[in-house]
Amino acid sequence: MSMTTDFPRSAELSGPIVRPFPTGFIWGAATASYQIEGAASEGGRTPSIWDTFSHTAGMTRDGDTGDIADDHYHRMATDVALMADLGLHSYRFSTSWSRVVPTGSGPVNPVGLDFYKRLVDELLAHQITPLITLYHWDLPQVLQDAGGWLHRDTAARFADYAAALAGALGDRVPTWTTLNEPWCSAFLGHAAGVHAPGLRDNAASFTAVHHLLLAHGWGTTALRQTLPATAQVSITLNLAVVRPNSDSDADVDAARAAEGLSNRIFLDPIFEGTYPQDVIADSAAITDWSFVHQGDLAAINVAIDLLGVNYYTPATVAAGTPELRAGHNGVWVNDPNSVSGPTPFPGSDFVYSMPQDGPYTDMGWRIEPGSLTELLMHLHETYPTVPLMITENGAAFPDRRDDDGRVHDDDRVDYLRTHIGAVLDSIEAGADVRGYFAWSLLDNFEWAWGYSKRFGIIYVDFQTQERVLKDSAAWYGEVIANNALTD
Ligand code: IFM
Repeated sequence: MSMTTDFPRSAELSGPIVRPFPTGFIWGAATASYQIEGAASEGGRTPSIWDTFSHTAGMTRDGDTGDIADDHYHRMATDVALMADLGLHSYRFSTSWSRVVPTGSGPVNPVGLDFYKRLVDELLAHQITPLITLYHWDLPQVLQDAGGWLHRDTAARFADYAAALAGALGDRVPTWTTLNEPWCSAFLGHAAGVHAPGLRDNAASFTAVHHLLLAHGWGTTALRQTLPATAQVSITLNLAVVRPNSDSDADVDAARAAEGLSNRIFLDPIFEGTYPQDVIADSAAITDWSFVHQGDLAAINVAIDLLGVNYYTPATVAAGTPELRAGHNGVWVNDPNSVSGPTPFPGSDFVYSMPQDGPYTDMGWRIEPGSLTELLMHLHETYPTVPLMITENGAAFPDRRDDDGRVHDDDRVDYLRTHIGAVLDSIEAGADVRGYFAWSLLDNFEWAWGYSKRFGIIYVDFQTQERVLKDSAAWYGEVIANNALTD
């Protein structure tokens, strides 16, 4: 296999240290199983909902699938060697439920489990601490066939799966995350229909929210019963910074509604054991919330040790006007260029995502690092005792290899530098942020966008599987080595 690892270090990429991070700050990079592993039908793995979705005509850009992805399943050891070259302290990856428990519930597949055992051992051999996410959107199809996240039993099966992995790897993995971005699973997957399982059913999306949260709660309890007392348990949310387009009452109310459906619908049950009253009121015509059983909110409101924060871009929203309605029929938040389609804000159909000024990433997402500081300060002020971890942050740009064979991704270096600076601003202002994970280690399968969007700090040639460290990787390696931003 071919790899380009002799990247330039030091003088040409950095100046003097100007902004040190606290001692012990964790520097990492993140990936997810379906986005990088490939080997879709090897080692006893059964299809997940993303196999089904990506193999359905018209669901992903160019019909791309994760069948091969980065072929990480076969290249795991060399990928870990690249992580070690970068000096990563920690690697956040997700486990594939379909690989570990191919029947969704019941016996563990020793071959599937062995892949993650070998990955964990390889990481530890390179002094890289593993951080496991148990669910990054790839539900076994067999569980979807039984009702998926609309079926309460899926949450119980998740707890079993969590316990099985914790039993096998708990002695070597100190930090565990139940779910990654349940907002996407629930609303993009069940209301907007642009993620697996591709439903466009507003009522279903609220049921999915609750069962995902129940999975988090029951999963956390199962992890606590299995893991050593020192283990940390967390959830990762993609939290939004939502601004009103004007100070009109209607726009301010649109921002309230969008923020409720992005943030508080998850944060309130996790930290306070309640669903937000305004969100319940907004959704009254869609659902009566009867899927919430007695005791559920207490189960969800179980203590966690860390809150994982995934952050990319802010949003501006307006209340629907006749003119907006004529031009759009529900627009995704965070995507000012989006075409019409069902909204991922069910019950808040008057909320319209407004175009924002650039600069933009290749996703069309506005680049505004200060909004990350704003979010972290808000979390710190609202939940002062909860440590925070940036479990994803990064940017897609249309990278290409230059004549020298390298990838000079200055735009990504800028994005990372300013966002890492924004994290440091929040730490200096008192926020307890424990670490930062770049999204992503490798270019990979960007869901409905297929391979057309490159988020990696390591370039992947999807034809040959060659890995090339981008300039951003070299720059990030220096930040890690210095535990500081340089001038
Ligand atoms: O690629 C995704 C990841 O799987 C979840 N968070 C956002 C990333 C970029 O869209």
